[in-house]
Amino acid sequence: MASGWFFLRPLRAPFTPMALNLLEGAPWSRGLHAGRGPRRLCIEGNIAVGKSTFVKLLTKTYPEWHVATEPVAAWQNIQAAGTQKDDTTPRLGNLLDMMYQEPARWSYTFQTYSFMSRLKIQLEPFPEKLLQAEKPVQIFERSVYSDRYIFAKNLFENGSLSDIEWHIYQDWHTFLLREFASRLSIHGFIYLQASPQVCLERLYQRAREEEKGIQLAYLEQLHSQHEDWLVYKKTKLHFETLMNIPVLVLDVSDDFSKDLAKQEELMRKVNTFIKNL
Ligand code: UDP
Ligand code: DCM
Ligand code: MG
Repeated sequence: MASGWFFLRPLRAPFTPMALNLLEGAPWSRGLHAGRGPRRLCIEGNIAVGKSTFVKLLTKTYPEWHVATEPVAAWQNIQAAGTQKDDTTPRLGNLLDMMYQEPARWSYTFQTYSFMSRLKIQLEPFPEKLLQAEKPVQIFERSVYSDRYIFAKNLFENGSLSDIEWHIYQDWHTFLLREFASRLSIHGFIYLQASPQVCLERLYQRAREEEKGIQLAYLEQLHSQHEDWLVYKKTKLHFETLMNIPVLVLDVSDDFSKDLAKQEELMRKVNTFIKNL
């Protein structure tokens, strides 16, 4: 085939993200992907490494893609159940803050809620713009897999989840993911990698109130969990399909938020990765 699905013509300087939006040619199947339906990818990485910033860049470069950001705002403001959410809906609390204030008390609750909110997002019907798209791509900021194999696992290992909580978590996580397997397929992971020190600097820069107490040691734990799962493949996984999902590792140690050349390089790598899925 003369051109890949994401065939790119050489870019003229200065780089504009839209210049990458030259998706042409070739059929919609080369690798693991069965050839129909959207390619679904998850962006993984440590706290404050730059996932949301990266996702914004993807949105700007590929406006036709569908992007689902992490629902952090919902975790910061748990509201009472009801069909209509408005200013009068009772606010029950900031679960993100509660977890960081009292990890042993609230980690299990937080992990059930973050998982449920993410599951709902991943199960949503494909939006109209994806159904219309010739080469549909869906991007998720983190996944039901990092919830378990990064965060819940780490919270168990550092003592914030008890044996019983971790057992119950794994039981329903395995059960639900197997039940919904056909609707949760993921075709690739993009792992944004940087040292815990860089993440800490970005975390301070973002200055999310709830995260003020996070220490370097915690980011080091999470860094190791990412490396074990996505780089060294040492983490014991419980879903066979998960073991064969391709991983693109992108080094984002250098600030890419304003560096157009770096952005172009990152988008090129994503492009090549996706066209081969
Ligand atoms: N950031 C940065 N340079 C980068 C990537 C991110 O300065 O190359 C900043 C970004 O502006 C934000 C903080 O780092 O203030 C955390 O980024 P983001 O919220 O995207 O991280 P996430 O937690 O989503 O991975
Ligand atoms: N978080 C968590 N457990 C999860 C998912 C997220 O503790 N399963 C926390 C880590 C961050 C915040 O939620 O404090 C959002 O992550 P980020 O800043 O990396 O987007
Ligand atoms: Mg984010």
